[in-house]
Amino acid sequence: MMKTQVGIIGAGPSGLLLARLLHLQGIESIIVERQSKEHVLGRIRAGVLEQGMANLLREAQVGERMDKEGLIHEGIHLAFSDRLERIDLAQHTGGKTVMIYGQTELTLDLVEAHLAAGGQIHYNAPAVGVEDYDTDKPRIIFEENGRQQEIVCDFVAGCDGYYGVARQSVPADKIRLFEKTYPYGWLGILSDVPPVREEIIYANHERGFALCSLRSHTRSRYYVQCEVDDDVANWTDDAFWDELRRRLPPRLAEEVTTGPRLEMSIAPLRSFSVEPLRFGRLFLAGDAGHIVPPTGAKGLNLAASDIYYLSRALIAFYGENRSDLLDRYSETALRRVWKAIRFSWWFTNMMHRIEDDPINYRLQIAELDYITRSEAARTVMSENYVGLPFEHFE
Ligand code: RFL
Ligand code: PHB
Repeated sequence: MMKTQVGIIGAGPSGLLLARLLHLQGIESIIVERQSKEHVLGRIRAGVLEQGMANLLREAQVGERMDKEGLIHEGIHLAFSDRLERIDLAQHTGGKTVMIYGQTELTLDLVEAHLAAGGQIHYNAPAVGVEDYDTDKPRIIFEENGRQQEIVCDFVAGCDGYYGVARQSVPADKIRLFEKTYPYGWLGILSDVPPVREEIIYANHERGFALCSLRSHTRSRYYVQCEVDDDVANWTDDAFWDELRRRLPPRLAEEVTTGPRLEMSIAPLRSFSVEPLRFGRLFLAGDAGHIVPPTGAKGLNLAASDIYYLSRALIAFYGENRSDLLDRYSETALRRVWKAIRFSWWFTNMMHRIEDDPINYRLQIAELDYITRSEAARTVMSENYVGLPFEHFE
């Protein structure tokens, strides 16, 4: 039996960031992670950080490499009807920007900092359940080296993603689920070629959505909309590059540099949330509590805003003996989550092709044209894209 103050399930960005922020305030934690360290550090996922998240990483003292290697972006592009239009994010938000820095890199920075500070992460140690979360001594039950173990703690943070066990430890009549799946997925490629543009391009095309993104000046990340049940095995590198170029305005397509894949994968698109995010002394954060489709790049940033609220609430509990922030965690976090679910849903619907729906396509083009011409619409787009502010507490 092990003991700690905060037991954390999952060593993804949510769990690691929480552990770091707590550690800096002298609060101890233990993380259990189902996968191996290599597996977690090999995952290719998000790449766009809002300013609020970048600031939180600096606060967690893991911002150094991000500030050196990350790229600050002041705008994004929308491509449609052979047009390429820039949205100046900074101009419409009083100077706010986003940071291009891969989740893969950020996870590595968090792991290294946490281990260097003596933090405990148990890899290959899947949690199988959370017990007694309605008491003041909740327990995480997990497996390690073929043996069942437990951690007795003051609080449990379920940071174990969409497929985690924390959420499933709560009886069905105590938790409400909201879920919508989209009838398409994203096929993504990572390749060591210079990006076609230094800024991100979201493209609406009659053949389907395409996205031109990047990790650095020499590493590109591109996506094309695919069928939900498509398989990476169906795609050669050449087939991917051809399909991508077909979906971009011709002059832009000519400038795409192609190369072999470092990675190729398919992600399903889903909107999902639970209510509440708190059950006694069990708290859900990040993908364990909600999922957004990747259009808009909000998933990772929502994990950060949850951890912002949860870390402050736990620090207020231990430091000032206050539990009001813990009581308000679910409501506060969900207020921001639902706005991001709404933005991601709206942006997704505006950009993706639906089979045999010519009216939908024309509505999308009208809306894109409106956004690029209306100052008010560009402002709405920009303030959501750079990220809505975190709420502050007295
Ligand atoms: P994570 O990163 O999924 O981490 C959860 C961790 O919990 C572990 N785990 C368990 N550990 C112990 N016991 C158990 N029973 C466990 N069950 C699970 C898992 O192994 C994992 O290490 O969630 P977290 O920390 O909340 O972070 C959220 C972000 O990772 C996520 O929102 C984004 O990556 C979403 N996302 C994207 N977001 C973007 O903004 N832009 C993107 O381009 C983008 N691409 C993606 C994505 C998510 C993907 N998933 C979830 C499959 C692409 C993919 C493929
Ligand atoms: C990415 O670079 O992986 C990326 C960028 C923007 C998105 C989603 C993913 O909206």
